[in-house]
Amino acid sequence: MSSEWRTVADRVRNWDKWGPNDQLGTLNYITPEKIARAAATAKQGKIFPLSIPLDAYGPQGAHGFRRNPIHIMSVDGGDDQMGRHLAGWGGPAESMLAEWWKGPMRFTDDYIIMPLQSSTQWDALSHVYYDGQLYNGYPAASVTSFGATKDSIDQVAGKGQIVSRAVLLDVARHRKVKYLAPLSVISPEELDDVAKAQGVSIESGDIVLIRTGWRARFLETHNGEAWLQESPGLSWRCAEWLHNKQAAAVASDNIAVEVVASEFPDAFLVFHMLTLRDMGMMLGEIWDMEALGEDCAKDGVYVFLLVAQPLRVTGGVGSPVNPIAIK
Ligand code: UVW
Repeated sequence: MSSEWRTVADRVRNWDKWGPNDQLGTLNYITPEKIARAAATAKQGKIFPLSIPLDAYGPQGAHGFRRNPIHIMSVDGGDDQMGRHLAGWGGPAESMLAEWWKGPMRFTDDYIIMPLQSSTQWDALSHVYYDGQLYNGYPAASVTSFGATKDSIDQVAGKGQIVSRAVLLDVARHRKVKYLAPLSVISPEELDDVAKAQGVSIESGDIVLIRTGWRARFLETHNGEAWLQESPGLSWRCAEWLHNKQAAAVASDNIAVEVVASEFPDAFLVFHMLTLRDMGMMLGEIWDMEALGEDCAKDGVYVFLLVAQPLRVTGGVGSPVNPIAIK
């Protein structure tokens, strides 16, 4: 039982499938023809942003790895009289401000400080490794303290690759619940049932969105610790299901896409290992699918265009994203 996932890992491993230098993995399934066909699914002009707010009130609890984003104003409306107060103070700011502030124009500026994994995000292929190797056999040590030199998020972001047909599988609605029960496991058989009930099929190059309702759960409790540690999600077995469908990527509204419970006595987050490291499939996490799910239930349309470009963070092992679903 404990080595079963390694047997599956051997079956789903896509290393060298797109050449020895590949760093895009299953995004290679998104061809120009696929993007053109995906664009044709946007028929109604309805737009759904799928990110949660970037602020201090996100779901990161006190576990220590990650904090919610910190937003700091560096120039604000209270600086209206700054030019006057700096007069005679000296330094380069005084002369610059005297010029810039001489008329009525004023500006405001801000910073955001955040772990790249703390909000709506993409995991890059360099986010997870085991046995010392990343996707396509690159050594884990190629993720250096200067950043990932292989499988980094800018490999993807620089190529404009995350635009495709997407399918929402609304598991919570299928089970007729607001959100799945804590640590509830979604099997590949259930994904087939949901797709059948919704009248959709997964095609090569699709991005699969899984709704557990866990976003609604967080908004009800605002308990980040429980939200993370009790997260329901996909079984490790869904990795092979996605492999067989030739999905380009998978995203969910929970912390890890997969259930946060060990399905093996000797390995944790096995779905992460199989998708990111073996298949080369990126994971989208903490996406807000509430409004989209409601609309899909209303109009019966679960297929749409998805535009979800990561930021070009040089050497990043992930990136915040504001995915847009367009019907
Ligand atoms: C881990 O917690 C390792 O990853 P993720 O942010 O992808 O859930």
